[in-house]
Amino acid sequence: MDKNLAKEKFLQEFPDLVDELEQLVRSYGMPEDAIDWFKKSLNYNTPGGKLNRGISVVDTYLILKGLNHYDEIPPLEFKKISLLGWCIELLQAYFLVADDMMDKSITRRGQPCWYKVENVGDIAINDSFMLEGAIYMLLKNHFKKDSYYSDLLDLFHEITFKTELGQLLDLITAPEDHVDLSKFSLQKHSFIVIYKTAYYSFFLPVALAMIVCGLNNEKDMKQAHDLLIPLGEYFQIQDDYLDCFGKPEDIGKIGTDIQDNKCSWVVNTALKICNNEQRSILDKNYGIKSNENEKIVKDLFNELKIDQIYLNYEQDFVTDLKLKIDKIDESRGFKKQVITSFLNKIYKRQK
Ligand code: DMA
Ligand code: MG
Ligand code: MG
Ligand code: MG
Repeated sequence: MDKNLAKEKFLQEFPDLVDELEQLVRSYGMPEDAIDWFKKSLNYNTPGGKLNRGISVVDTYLILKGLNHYDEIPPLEFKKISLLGWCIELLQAYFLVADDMMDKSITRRGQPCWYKVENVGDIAINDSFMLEGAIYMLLKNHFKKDSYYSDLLDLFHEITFKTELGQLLDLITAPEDHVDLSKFSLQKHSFIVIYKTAYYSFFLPVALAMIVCGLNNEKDMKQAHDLLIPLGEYFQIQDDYLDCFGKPEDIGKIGTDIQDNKCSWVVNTALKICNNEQRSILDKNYGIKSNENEKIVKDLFNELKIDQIYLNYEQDFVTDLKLKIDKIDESRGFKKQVITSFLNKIYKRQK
């Protein structure tokens, strides 16, 4: 199905969800200004991204049901499955509002980060909690009577916890006051990104659709997990690469990883190949809140040809993943196309 059309159909579901949440808080007797604030936060933080995660819930459902087009899904089913997609987008909004405060980022999706918006500031902390809370109010309204309701709740809770663990490790591996690059490694990076990104961005969308389709025995879930977690790791490596080498007008955000002392794929790759002299340049200039130091680090990354290493990594990863996709057992109902469709959404992405 056409990518733009899919996004359009998915986006059309969003206003209903805002209305539903508005009615809910209105029924509590909330004053008008609080209702407006909540709606503004929902609209500002939820729909402006690529929506890959949300759309992948619907796409996976479509593939598992053997359908080709969203219009072939009965309207009520489409509403429910896209609502699950929007629940991931709300989860993402919750993580990003908090992540931007913790990472001291400036822009997101081509606009100021929510906490940077006039009069928002630290209220963004509570707004992030409310974006998460909205997920459970919506799930209750739409899925309470379904036999798999508790499976959905368990999954959201477990994946949220794992993401928060990943964020914890990301943050404490990047202390603001002292830089110690000897604490970094590609192995540590891998652990951080699997937890902070791969679970909620790749495993969760597919696992939700599998639960709704009743295809969630342990074997099926493990098969999906073992392909989606590496795919998510690749996605975060792209994110790390683009933070340094992407254009802000493409990625919609200004990279902060070098100044934030992040244990990113880029610096870990540089650490692996640099000589002693280059290492001391990194030790002196990485993790310092200054554009001059950042520039010296970027120049070194260019000298080390990190971009070429990245292209080689990407090629090797995709070749290997395709071999694994070929080995997928489709006999119980899982489909190779679930993984290839997700891969096609992110392969060689510039944003
Ligand atoms: C993002 O890591 C992870 C979560 C859970 C939001 P990041 O800080 O690299 O993301 P971004 O580059 O989008 O700020
Ligand atoms: Mg960030
Ligand atoms: Mg972060
Ligand atoms: Mg990043």
